[in-house]
Amino acid sequence: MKTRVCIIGGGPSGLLLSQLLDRRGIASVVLERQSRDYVLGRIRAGVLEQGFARLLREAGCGARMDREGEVHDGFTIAHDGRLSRIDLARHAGGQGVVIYGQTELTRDLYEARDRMGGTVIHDVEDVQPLGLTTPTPHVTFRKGDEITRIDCDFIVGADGFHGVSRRAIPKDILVEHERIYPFGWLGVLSRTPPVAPELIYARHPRGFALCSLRSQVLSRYYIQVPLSDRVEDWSDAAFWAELKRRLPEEVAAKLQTGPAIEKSIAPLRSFVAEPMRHGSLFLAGDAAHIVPPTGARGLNSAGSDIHYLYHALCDHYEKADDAGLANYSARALARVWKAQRFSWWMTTLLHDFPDASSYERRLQETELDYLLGSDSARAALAENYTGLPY
Ligand code: RFL
Ligand code: PHB
Repeated sequence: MKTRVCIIGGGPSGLLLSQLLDRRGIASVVLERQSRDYVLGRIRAGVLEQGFARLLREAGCGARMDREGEVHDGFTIAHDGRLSRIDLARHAGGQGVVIYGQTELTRDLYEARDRMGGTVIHDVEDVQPLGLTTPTPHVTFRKGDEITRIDCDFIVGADGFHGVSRRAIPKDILVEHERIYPFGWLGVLSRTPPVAPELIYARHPRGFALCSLRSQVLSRYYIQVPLSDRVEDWSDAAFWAELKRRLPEEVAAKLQTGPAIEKSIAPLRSFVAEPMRHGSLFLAGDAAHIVPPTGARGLNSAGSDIHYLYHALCDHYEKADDAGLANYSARALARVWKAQRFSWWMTTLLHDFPDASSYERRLQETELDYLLGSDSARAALAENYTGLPY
């Protein structure tokens, strides 16, 4: 097989890039290890910044998001039994965020690839990006008993944190930065009306909790749990009881509970691999960087990578201008690190750190006190939460 851009990974990053490129007449092939149903069964992000929403519209995939997604102009921080609203629209130049599930936008992207006759090959194994610093970059993969080679100009590693692409960069070139947090998030999706119209991030001595939603009939809740907990240990009843304990009484009283449609534990991690380019290979999204979900930055950071890479590839093919490709890693990383800083800050502000000293606990309380008492600190939060410009 032959194509211009071979994309490893059929998650939101890979699908979005292939869809954007196709609209400019640039051919690509997407290789995905899992089946489509498996990819669409994963429950992940729910908050999109306006930049990501614009990119989806540019890809011709924004219609359902614009119809069914909700624009939120603020969210609430709950602490010490009180509720403080962060007015995103007021602080961030009228910009809110869009509530639209990653599952839904991935479905929209798959449908758009189908409509345009895009090539997405599922259930591939042993994917190998090869010849990265030679004139003949190529990818080999196995499907069943058959081994296929795809010759291409560029390879994009959009295969998530556990993918193969990052590992194809030699160890003496790739630098990895990592922070592992001593807790995870236990998440529950339930077919119940959300407890409040906007998101509530709750700080509590028993641990962090988040009330989120996918729609007015579908809620998503999370609680901080120790890394040693297993999802089987948490009955639905135990989850709802623990969530209620961590919310102010007036909120807990309104919580409608129901059976969990999905329940899973995600460990919290900060991770950046740099550079994001090696020869013909370009990393994008979770393949290069991970954030703890507290600031809702993960998918949005993947979106800014795709924006830079898409424009760089267009400049290469349409104008023979390679400046965007040469600068891709540096430009993407500059924004990625700001998302890292913000996600680390918001995680540190709102979680219970089991080993924190009394000094660290008092500092954490003071940070929250300062944030809620300062208009400029709230504005900085809103600016980062709604997405820095790209
Ligand atoms: P993905 O989604 O992991 O997709 C990578 C795809 O590559 C495939 N793959 C391979 N394919 C071929 N060969 C191989 N060897 C392969 N290895 C892997 C995988 O099967 C997969 O389909 O990465 P991508 O596309 O970069 O997208 C990133 C986002 O998924 C991620 O950043 C977000 O979900 C993070 N995130 C959130 N981000 C936000 O912006 N806002 C949020 O509100 C938000 N909430 C969350 C989140 C992530 C969470 N979890 C579970 C980690 C909430 C949670 C709980
Ligand atoms: C979600 O709805 O899944 C969600 C929302 C906000 C976050 C993280 C996850 O910060």
